[in-house]
Amino acid sequence: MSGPVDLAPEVADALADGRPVVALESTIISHGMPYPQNVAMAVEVEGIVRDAGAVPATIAVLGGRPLVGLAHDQLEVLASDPSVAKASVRDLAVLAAQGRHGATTVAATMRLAALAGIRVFVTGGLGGVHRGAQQSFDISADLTELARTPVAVVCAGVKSILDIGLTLEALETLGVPVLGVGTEDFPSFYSRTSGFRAPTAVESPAEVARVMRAHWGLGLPGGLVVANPIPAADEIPADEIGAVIEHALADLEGLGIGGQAATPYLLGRIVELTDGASLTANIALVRHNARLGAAIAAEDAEASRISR
Ligand code: PSU
Ligand code: MN
Repeated sequence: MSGPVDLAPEVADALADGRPVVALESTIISHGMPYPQNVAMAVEVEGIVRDAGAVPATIAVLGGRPLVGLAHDQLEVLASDPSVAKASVRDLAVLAAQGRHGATTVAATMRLAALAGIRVFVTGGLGGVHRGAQQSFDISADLTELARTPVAVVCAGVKSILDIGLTLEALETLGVPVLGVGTEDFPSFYSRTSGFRAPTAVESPAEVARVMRAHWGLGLPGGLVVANPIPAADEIPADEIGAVIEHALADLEGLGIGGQAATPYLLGRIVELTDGASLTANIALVRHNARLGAAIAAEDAEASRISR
């Protein structure tokens, strides 16, 4: 194929027919969870999307080619090959030119999804404004991309490894709608609340699809944050996980780790410090997001069909 991205045949067919497609990221596989839980999660989440009536399209760069829709052996490479780089938007051209493998962040996945014509993307947690960004300038390119690339990102909010208040302020400045699904609170990944309100509460996948379509119908650029709180049964209370996150942040500072390595270090350290309990919660919320994302993609596809 000769376009900027290579579509798996199943994904290309679904898009051509106007059937629902859900994009999935790969940094969460390569740099967000340990092996082999990461590949098991990736396969399971694709199955959940499929069972909900949508076609999953996991996105990554392999051998320099941006791929939309992966085979099982490609997921296995992403999950286990230590040469897989973390790929944000700034890395895409370098990986392409050098023919290397990259696991795409939310930002890079959004961009490749948009190039493929996919409008709904499911992940776990979004990047954002890091604590101490006043000094470090560490603000995830996920926010920049949300300002300019038309994809709805279904997530469980943001972890309090970030400054959640500043992240919400930045999203407002960038003109990005932030929708809490079935909640007035903005969720904080492991916990259903964060101490901050969701700017807008919505009740259903159909309502999310209506907001997406209205946003793009107005010619507004950029994406939307669809914040889906972790199910109550899987939640880790904010005070419990808060102490762990403080511990992980202190270790990060002690080791002098910064830049691109900061988020993967913190994610791995939190799994260690909770003896895997955080990983169980992480997988549970991704499953929950996959169901919601598939339902939103179905509503959006149906509305597109009616309006044709
Ligand atoms: N937050 C999480 N889990 C993740 C990530 C963030 O709770 O897996 C990953 C996502 O791929 C996100 C990236 O796009 O980290 C952000 O990295 P950075 O802060 O370097 O932009
Ligand atoms: Mn950063």
